[in-house]
Amino acid sequence: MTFSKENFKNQFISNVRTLSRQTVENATKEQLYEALAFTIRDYVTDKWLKTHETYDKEGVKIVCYLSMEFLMGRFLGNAILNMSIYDEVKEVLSELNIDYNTIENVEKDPGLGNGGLGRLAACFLDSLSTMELPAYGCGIRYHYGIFEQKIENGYQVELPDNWLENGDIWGVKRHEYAQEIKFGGTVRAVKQPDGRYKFIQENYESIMAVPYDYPVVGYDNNTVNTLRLWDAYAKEAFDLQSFNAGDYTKAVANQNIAKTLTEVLYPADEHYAGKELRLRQQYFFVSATIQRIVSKYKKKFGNDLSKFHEKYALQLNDTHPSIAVAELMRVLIDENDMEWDEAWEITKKCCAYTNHTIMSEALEKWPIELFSRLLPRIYMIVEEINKRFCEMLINRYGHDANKIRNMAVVADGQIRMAYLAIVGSHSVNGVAALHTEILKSQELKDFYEVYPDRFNNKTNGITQRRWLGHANPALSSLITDTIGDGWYKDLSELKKLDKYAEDKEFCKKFMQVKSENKKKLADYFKQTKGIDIDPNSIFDIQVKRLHEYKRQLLNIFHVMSLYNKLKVFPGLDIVPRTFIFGAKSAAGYSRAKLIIKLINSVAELVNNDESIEGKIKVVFAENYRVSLAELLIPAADVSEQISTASKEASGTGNMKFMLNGAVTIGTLDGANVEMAQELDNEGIFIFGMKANEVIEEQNKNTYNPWDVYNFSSDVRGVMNMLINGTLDPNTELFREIYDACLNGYNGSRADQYYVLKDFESYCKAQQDIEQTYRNKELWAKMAVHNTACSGKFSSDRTIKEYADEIWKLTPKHIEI
Ligand code: 26W
Repeated sequence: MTFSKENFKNQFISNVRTLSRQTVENATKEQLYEALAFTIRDYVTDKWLKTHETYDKEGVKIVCYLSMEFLMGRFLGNAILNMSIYDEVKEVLSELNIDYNTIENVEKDPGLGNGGLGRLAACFLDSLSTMELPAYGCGIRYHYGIFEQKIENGYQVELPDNWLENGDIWGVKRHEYAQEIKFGGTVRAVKQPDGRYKFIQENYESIMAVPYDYPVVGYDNNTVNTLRLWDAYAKEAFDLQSFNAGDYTKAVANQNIAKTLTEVLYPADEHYAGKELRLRQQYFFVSATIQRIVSKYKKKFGNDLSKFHEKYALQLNDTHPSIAVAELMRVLIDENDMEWDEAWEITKKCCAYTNHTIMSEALEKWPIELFSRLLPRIYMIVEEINKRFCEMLINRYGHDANKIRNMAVVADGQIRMAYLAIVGSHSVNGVAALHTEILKSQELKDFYEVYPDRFNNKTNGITQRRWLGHANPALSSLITDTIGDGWYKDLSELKKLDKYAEDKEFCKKFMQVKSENKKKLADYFKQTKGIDIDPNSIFDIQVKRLHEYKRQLLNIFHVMSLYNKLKVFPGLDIVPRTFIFGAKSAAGYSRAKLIIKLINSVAELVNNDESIEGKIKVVFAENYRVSLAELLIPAADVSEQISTASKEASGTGNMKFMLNGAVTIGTLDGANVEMAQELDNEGIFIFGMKANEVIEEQNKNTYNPWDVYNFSSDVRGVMNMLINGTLDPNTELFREIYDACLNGYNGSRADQYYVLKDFESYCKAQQDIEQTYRNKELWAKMAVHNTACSGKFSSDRTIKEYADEIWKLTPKHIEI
């Protein structure tokens, strides 16, 4: 079915009629959305079928991107954009008196991820399809995604995110590919006639994994890959569904038990909690994926699995799916009679592991007691992997007990999932050059010494289709009018814009687009929060998960000090600024929640103090998510990327802002380092300690924040404001923040993220920004320069590196 406006229009009208028994004129926007989504889905389906038919027929190698999170954002707009039918769809709708944007806004964001790691997975899928690389995203179909955030009285309140409430138009249930997943029970070793042992799991509990497939549409090609999300069903209920006899009430009761498995995404970001249900989730989707691909391989290529690694690559998105190493061993050995050594070689060739964080609290370590009870056979395999690994270490280092305890996969009553992933993979990568260097020289130093060839860097990227094409249509058009549309598929084309940074006419248009985007955002805040913000003020935006290392605190302290200055010098000539924050805090992370309250208290004070004449405003954008990011990022003048150096593995928001022509204020952390390089240090404001200084300082442990306090009256002003009643009648409310900064709190060091230590240097960079902004021409030049230099940060570039260097994957063109 090829697309034509005429066909599309007829189909759409007919879908409105059949789906909701309504005429287009009378249908609600929800009904119109549903009809539109169905219509578009039909066009996608042809390509989707053809893609998989081709993969099957030609037996191509496929990468499975294993991830507990996929933060996809809305499907409809992305599908329309990638099929290059945006203008036609919009035209047809307006012929029918329908506003496209209103319809698009009906779709709930599928928020099946926490933050950077989940969104990266989504960008990667977009790039894989656009570059015609055969791929599956493999994950979990959570019924509830990341919670919806409400701010009440300045505090974060979490509400359930029932994204499936209005149906699941994009998901196709594939009952026929269901897999049985076994938990618990015991393992019996049975001696075979040939003397080998066969391991049989008994008395286990079964859960059925049933996949739902979602289309991932490539840009301007015929490739539609699949995001396969597994949902859980009770075995009995499943049998009932398959028309086998069964006990109905028991089936329904067990159904509820199964449902809890995929009920909800764990909302903790960078904090490992050791919950049994999470381990169940991990094994559930990993086992389902591996069982399915092994059986598919056998169907296509026969029962000999010795070349399995030539057809499948498994990328482990952090340690969350690292149990794949042991599960693949189990399937090869127990279910396919392979010898250990051969299975181990194949497993290593298949698996590759990406590390996304050096924060030690994020490292997953499962207690042996829990792990072995839930996964008895997998535990035996992990023990064997550990035993052989330790033997190798002894061979190499002799009996250096410390070394071995430090590196063992199983030690101190725990299974260390990162080490399992490293030992069982042929590739270990960090997500920015600096991050990879820190892994090699600090966190994973011992492993780098043993396996130097496994370590490599893959600097993160973002898809320009969503983050420029879809999020910023006005800038997209301006760019396309100026340098053509090649950038959609090759972001390095943007380099051609650099010469227009000198072109006054172009710069003017560029800043006009920015100004329109700022107005749109101001309207949104007016409508949703009833707050007036000035589109002529500097829009200074920090949006990301709330975490102490990301230092939202540094940002709000700067606002507080500006406010204090304005109180003393009411006539102070500063460029008006709107400080915009957006951040979800993990529900159990009380410090982070208190920082949200602080930001809102400062907003309350600053926004309502007429004496400062609206020179500064603070806005907390509620419920930050992909669709809101698409509104916020194109409207930013200043992008805040101010993590404590060495702590942010890469960052990807930083890249989205740069692409959209915002100027970054940032530390030399994560991918900021590479951004500064690409920019030749122009149009980026770097401040603060360097990564090596932070690491040195942490080791020396001589820093005393009271020295900063005594030295700087600005810092004193801000600190005192926390506890003197200016922000809240309860002077104890923010005491914890005060103490954490100056005295240390609950055993952690005073100012452990160096907020006060970097404060002066940050304020100085903010002043530089203000001075630069006053020079409109210079600012425009910098903004254009940012967009022009962002080509490296396309996820297409990242994915090409993964495909060439790790997966050995080649594109397959889909002919229709
Ligand atoms: C076990 C709980 C848990 C949950 C999520 C631990 C760790 C995570 C993730 C690693 C958190 C995350 O999203 N990390 C971010 O990954 C991005 C993509 O690589 C990077 O750009 C960010 O710097 C990194 O913080």
